[in-house]
Amino acid sequence: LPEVLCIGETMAMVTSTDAGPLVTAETFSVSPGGAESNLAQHLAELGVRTAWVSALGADPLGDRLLAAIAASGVDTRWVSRDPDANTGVYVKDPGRKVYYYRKGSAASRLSPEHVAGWPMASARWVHVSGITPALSPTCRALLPAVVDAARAAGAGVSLDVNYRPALWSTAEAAATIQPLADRADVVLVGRDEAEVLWGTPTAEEIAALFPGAGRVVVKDGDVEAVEVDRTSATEVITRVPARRVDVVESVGAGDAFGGGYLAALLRGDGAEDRLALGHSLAAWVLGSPNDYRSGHGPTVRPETR
Ligand code: KDG
Repeated sequence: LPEVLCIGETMAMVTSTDAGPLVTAETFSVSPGGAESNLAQHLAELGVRTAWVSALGADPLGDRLLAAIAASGVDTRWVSRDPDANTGVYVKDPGRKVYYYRKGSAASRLSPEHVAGWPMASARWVHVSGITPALSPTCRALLPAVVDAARAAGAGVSLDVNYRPALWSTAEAAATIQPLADRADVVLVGRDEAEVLWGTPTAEEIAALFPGAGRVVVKDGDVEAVEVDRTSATEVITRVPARRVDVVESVGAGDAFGGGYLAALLRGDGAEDRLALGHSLAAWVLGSPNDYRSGHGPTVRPETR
């Protein structure tokens, strides 16, 4: 059974293979686009038994995404197929914008009733993101139910804030995500997105938004990552500078960071190694035009620069 469950929508990500603009590009690729399944694929490659839990349409795009994610070693047994809805689609205009075609998608129809069918009781850790509550009212109700079930099972919970401005307003996202994140054991958040959502510019102020969370990890792009850890009697703040990398495309780097960080946490690494493994995986994905990049292998080292 999987140790880690990553729960959330994955879409068919369509992007031009020659990095040309959408209006004129002639060749396109289709691959999985989903923050939680990206993270699941990194965890699986790092040797963590991981399931991606979601819903897809009973359509060929759904077949394709399922096969691709399973090929990364991720357990997909708990991905349901909805005969009455499509797999969501996401079109990336490289360097410009993303376009979502996901309203009414199979994953947007997930609801708290689905949780009973998922292997929560045996899970050690559950990962979710702030994208899910933006998808529909039933998805908004899903995350509190997932956190309740994880708590009942004694599993840890991580939440990546993942603010997606195309899905909802800043005010709505800020008010919805904050109390959810406050219930997590690990909050992963970009410094820039926290500043947009809550007006908090520093890691210490960001961590103070989630007093109930054991660890808050603030990712500050090419500067550093900071972990504020309150799981022991005294708060411990650890900062590790980001590695120098030539950035090809940044989408998916946060998911990679999260995968590296969580894998290190689950195997008992210390704070510096947790952040450094996050940086290593983020650097790997920053060097690729895709949201997910395989091939870092299970033994990638948590190097600092
Ligand atoms: O983190 C990368 C994701 O944003 C991308 O893969 C698509 O999940 C996605 C979303 O909802 O934007």
